[in-house]
Amino acid sequence: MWERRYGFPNPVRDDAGERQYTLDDMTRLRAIKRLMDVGMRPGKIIALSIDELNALADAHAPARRDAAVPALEREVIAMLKAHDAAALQQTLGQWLMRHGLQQFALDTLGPLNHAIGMAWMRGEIEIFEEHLYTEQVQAALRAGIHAFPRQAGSPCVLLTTLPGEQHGLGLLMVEAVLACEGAQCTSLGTQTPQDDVRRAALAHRIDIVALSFSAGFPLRQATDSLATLRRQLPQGVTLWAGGEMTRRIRTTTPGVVLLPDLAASVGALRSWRSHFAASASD
Ligand code: B12
Repeated sequence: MWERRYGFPNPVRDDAGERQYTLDDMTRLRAIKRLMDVGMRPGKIIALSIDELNALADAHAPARRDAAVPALEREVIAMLKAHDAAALQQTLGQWLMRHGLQQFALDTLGPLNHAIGMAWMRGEIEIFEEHLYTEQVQAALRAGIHAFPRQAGSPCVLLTTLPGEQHGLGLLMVEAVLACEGAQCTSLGTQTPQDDVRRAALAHRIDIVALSFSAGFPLRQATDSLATLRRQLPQGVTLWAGGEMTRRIRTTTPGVVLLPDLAASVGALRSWRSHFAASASD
């Protein structure tokens, strides 16, 4: 269909008449797919050269907000491309031990995730390498979180994402930050049906339900789900929403706390404690 409509790609045919695409075609098609994944229309970009497509990918990336750690990013990307999982595990583990679990989640992983996302956007790393990155970071965070003996902390926080959201690193990063503040976190992993979030919150006597929405999650679907969940959850249960997508929410729903920045979760936790301490003493 693109051949007919845009004259690209324009494959040659083999003896059996099968289309044969050059490596340049593949690189350009992958770059076009990555830009379509972030919402661009093929008609607008199909005639662009690979350099123009990559420039668009760079221009599309949100500007860095925090001090990058380029050295570690370059090292991690090199290990991913070398498929050296053992070295990656060691590097992430050492960095976590050197800087501590909370700083690792707050200061190191945000820029590192961003760099991995951009390397994928530019076609520098494959999807399977992105998966390896995710698994290794998850393993490091879990090891850090479970280094703390499980304590009956408070508040009790339920962590999950809604169906359609596969990104689970945000949940683990929040758990890492809150575990260091003495909260008791229960994670259901990703993609829990909305009504099951409500039932889990009741079953686990949860104080705070914390949901994660990455940049690509449909805005309207998120705001509708948050409004419905707010109505369904008991008034005493606080509802947090975080992740890059929440930066785009303009109309806040009463009773839904928007936390696009991970660091804001510490402040939100402290205000929850002071609020409930006050109401407990009433
Ligand atoms: C690892 C990863 C994946 C892995 C996830 C594996 C897993 N099990 O988690 C896989 C390979 C599955 C994946 C798939 C896809 N991904 Co992806 N992914 C990433 C990556 C590289 C890193 C980590 C991540 O999960 N980030 C998401 C969260 C953790 O980060 P965040 O939204 O910025 O949230 C920050 C804060 O808000 C806070 N936070 C997050 N949640 C919460 C919750 C609370 C309560 C609080 C207080 C704070 C908080 O912590 C974060 C760090 O500071 C990001 C790059 C990046 N910049 O983050 C791309 C990225 C999110 N993915 C992207 C895309 C496009 C996709 C795919 C559509 C690609 C495809 N076609 O297959 C699919 C979609 C899958 C789906 N339906 O969810 C894009 C989204 C861009 C956009 N505007 O749409 C990104 C930004 C990459 C890029 N640069 O373009 N991805």
